[in-house]
Amino acid sequence: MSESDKEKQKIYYPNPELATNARIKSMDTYKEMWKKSVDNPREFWAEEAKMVTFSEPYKEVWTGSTPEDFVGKWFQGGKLNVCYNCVDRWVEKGYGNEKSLVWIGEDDTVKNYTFKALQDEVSKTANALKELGVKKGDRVCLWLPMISELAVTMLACARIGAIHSIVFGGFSASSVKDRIDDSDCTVLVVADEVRRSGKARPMKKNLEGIIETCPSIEHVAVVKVTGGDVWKYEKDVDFTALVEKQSIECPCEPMDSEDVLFILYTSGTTGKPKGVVHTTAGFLVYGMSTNKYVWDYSCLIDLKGVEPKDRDVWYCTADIGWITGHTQIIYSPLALGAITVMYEGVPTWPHKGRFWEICEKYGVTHFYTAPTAIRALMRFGDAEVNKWNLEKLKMLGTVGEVCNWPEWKWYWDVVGKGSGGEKPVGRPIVDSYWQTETGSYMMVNLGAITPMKPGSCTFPYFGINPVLLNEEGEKNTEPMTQSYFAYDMPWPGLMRTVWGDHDRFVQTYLTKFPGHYFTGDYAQIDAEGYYFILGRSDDVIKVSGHRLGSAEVEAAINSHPKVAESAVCPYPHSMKGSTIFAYITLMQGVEKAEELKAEIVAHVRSVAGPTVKPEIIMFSDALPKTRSGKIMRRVLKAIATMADIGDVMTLSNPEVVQHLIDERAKLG
Ligand code: 6R9
Repeated sequence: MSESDKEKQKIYYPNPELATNARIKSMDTYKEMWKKSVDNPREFWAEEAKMVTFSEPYKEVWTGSTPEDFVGKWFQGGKLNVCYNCVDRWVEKGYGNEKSLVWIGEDDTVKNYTFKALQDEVSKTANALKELGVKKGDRVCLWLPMISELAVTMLACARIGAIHSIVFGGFSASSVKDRIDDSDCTVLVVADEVRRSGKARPMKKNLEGIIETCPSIEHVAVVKVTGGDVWKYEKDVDFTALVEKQSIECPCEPMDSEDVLFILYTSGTTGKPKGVVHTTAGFLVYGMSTNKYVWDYSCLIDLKGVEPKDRDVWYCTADIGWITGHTQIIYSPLALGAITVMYEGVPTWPHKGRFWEICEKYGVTHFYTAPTAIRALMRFGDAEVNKWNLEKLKMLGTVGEVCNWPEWKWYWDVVGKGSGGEKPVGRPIVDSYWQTETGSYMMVNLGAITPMKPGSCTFPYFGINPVLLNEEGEKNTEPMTQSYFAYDMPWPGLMRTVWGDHDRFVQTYLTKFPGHYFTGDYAQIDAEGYYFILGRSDDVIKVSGHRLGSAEVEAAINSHPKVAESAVCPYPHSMKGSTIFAYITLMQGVEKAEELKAEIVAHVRSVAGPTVKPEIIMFSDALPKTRSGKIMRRVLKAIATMADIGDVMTLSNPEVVQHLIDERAKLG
């Protein structure tokens, strides 16, 4: 075994002082609590729900009848408001002058919101939404960069019971349109322009020609970022001015536990994106519980012996357009009364140590990012990290894809300053495995106590019972065997439905293995019970941690007039984890010219957004199809990576395979 292999297979330990003051102090306690939580979930979740302020108590923790019932209701009969729990209650308890959200602009502007300041700003924004006619239950689409108004507006929606549907700022205007149409949003909140690496980029203008075709939209509320002249339609409203003139009085709407809090669209295996629906009480309880026990930071729920002003500082680098931003920047930390840092810009501007600078300047104690960001930053060398004083850091974390050995090791050594030796000890790296659908962490180490294995998301969170299944749905008990990854009982943070299509929810997640929620991932377990995620079993592609569906990327490629058909698959990439490998069949008579590839890439970016870029394009005369006409993606994946293609007997056109292999070889 090489030195590096030996190091990779060691167990790594969190700094022992973390356990001393932790909420859960030992693995024995974790195991005992976990066992109880799955044997008696109602009792466990009732205890956790005590952290939430209900204006009317709930009657039943969970209404399901059998353990496999994934559609039961949580905290049935209760009334509460999520914004109240995140903001107002801290003001009422006398913490109005304590820090809540710290927003940092890419030009170093800082907005240090106290809970009171946040309450005022959210109330004004909520009143502005009301003036635009938004009522409880209405859908509001937010397409915004990482400006403070994004955080404030989502809380404002929660305050008045409106359902937000946030679309990632890096997606295109036509993806915004699809999402608006699917859930009939009445208001779209957008920025005039985006600041990005010191330059202004258009945002609102990109909607021209598209917003006219969204019949449900009554107002386009424009937030001022650069002050660019973007006024065009009667529906346009100067939202910044409208908010400014509002009163700071706005009551929180009492919501039922199971009322919808938000919709977040995510890529699926086929067809259009799915509107993942999260509800009020379950999502809040689950997010708070996971964050409290996993990160163990001091916060107003439990100050752990510190003064409110000396609370830990939480910094999650995700974009709020993804689930990580929803749960881990806004809702869970604020509801726990934590200090949460939100940064507007990219990690590499104005310099390559921007994240580390933020950690030093704002005294970050808990830093949470994605493996793709770690890979990008490690390329710049250790000096960019070593320039900054990172002593305040207590815990590090990752999310979104497997944290592989090279980046894990760099994170441990260079950022965490962990030790080597037989029993390495250092700042823990929390490997959190979860999904848009699951609301918060599913498999995750409790930072202060769980011994780590690089690349493993370790063990289940409380109330979560993972199972590994084979094709027939039988449990795989053999260690290190690739299996389908599923859960055999529900938890409060699970999505409740797909917006407008409950059947799709049941079909996608609950049907392949009846009685289980199926994640769509492959996983395996080792002899000591550590879980390892092995990637997607379906056509979801994670590029730089961003979740994309093959179907959407293909639709964007196919909309180019010279393209007849296409199929995409993931292709390994050293920085991005995966990139998009695209097979394209051109219209008859169109020449397979190199220039056309660049033209198609530019087209895809304009249709689907700048984050969606086919990295490698291969023109092919045909695509391998089954007799029923389905593209055989397994074969395309194998050809892209020049792996063994396996059995192709079931293809209707097996001759195309050799042609593709030859073309692939030419690409090098
Ligand atoms: C939170 C988030 C979900 C998919 C998931 C899996 C992959 C997420 C991971 C991970 C390995 C981890 N994934 N966390 N794979 N280790 N720690 O990323 O949600 O965008 O919905 O993606 O991401 O494949 O199924 P989402």
